[in-house]
Amino acid sequence: MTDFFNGIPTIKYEGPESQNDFTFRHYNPDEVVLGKTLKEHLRFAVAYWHSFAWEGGDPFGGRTFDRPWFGSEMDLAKLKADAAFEMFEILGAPFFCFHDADVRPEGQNFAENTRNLEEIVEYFAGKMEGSETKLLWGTANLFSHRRFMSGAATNPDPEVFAFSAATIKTCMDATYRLGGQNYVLWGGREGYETLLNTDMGRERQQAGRMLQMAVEYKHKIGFKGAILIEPKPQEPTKHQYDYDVATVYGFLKDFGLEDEVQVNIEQGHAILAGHSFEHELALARALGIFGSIDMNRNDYQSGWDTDQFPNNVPETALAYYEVLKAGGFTTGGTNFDAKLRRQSLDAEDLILGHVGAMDVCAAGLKVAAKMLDDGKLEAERDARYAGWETPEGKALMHSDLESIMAQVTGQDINPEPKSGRQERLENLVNRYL
Ligand code: XLS
Ligand code: NI
Ligand code: NI
Repeated sequence: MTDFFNGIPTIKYEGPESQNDFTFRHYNPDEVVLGKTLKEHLRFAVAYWHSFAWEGGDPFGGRTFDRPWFGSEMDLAKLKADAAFEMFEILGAPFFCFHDADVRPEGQNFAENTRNLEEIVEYFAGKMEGSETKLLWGTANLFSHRRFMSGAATNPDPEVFAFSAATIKTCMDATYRLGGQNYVLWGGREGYETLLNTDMGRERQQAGRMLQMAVEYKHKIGFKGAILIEPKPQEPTKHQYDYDVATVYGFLKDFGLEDEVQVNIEQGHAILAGHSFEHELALARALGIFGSIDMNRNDYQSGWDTDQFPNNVPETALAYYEVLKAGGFTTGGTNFDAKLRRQSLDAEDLILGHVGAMDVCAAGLKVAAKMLDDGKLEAERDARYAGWETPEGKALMHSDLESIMAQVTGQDINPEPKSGRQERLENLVNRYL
């Protein structure tokens, strides 16, 4: 036992009237909604990097946090793991997620990185035997170290591509060893700063081949989880290759991977791409590539990925409405890719950030379930497209321009516009809140 979370109780559900800060008001893991418990619906995961590796700070100043595990020795990495698993238990977190670099000391070379990772993975495996918390996904940090300054898969230097491919293998092995349910690839520095030194066509080919190799390796080792790409625009360059869901889908199609790879959609990344979160979720569902979510909140004025804990129920409700319409999560879940503000120094801040986020998501999911169950919203949408369900509407999709022209002329088709009823629908949604 560490003493990091001393005095903080295990968080229990006490209901909306509770005045106790260390309690859930809306997240009752056993509550059944639309035939599944909230625990099964939401599949919450703690992000190891933000909770245990993030040092505080902002673009103008470094570390503000003090943690007893900060440092680069293996013993400290194990102390960090001890504290992490204590927090998972306090929260009753069903899952966690990690990058290699969050959990193991950085070595002098690839071999040392691998040895360090394997040692800590065995340490995790031991802890997971006595814990309810499972691994939602693992991933490789192919962006923080200076060797990745020009990208990982898309690097002009083939040695960086090789180092990255080898690292992905070790991280997929770690994920598989720990029973991970997904493996994530987020593009980090896969983008370019200036076309003057960039061969975009070649870089795309490199990225496509890297992803194909990850998929090939997944099948080779019999990893049953999903491979997920996490789209992100803007940071650190305006031309990021995995800009948004639509861009990623085009990329997957190009490399024949649209049936192999799904997306992990992050709220803050959607906002940075100029979309709403629900837009990205709805598009992924429509394209058949919805996988998992990174739940956080972006500041709408700042213009960078602020990774705050979610605290807006109407927004989470619209997001979970899309998740429910996609049939809910299968291997995916709700990963809190969220970090404390730099002034939130205390252990209890870390706990309360998660408690609030879990409550907001649970409240949002319950609203979404009511919206879906009631059926009014879907009935309005169905009515709007009803013409397409008639024999004439269906036939149009298999017709051709000449026949359609003959039909329009012969029947003197002259459509009258109908209201889209947006305000009525917005009022309807507000009634469920
Ligand atoms: C960064 C990303 C990152 C991924 C995992 O903005 O959200 O944290 O989720 O590499
Ligand atoms: Ni993320
Ligand atoms: Ni992010």
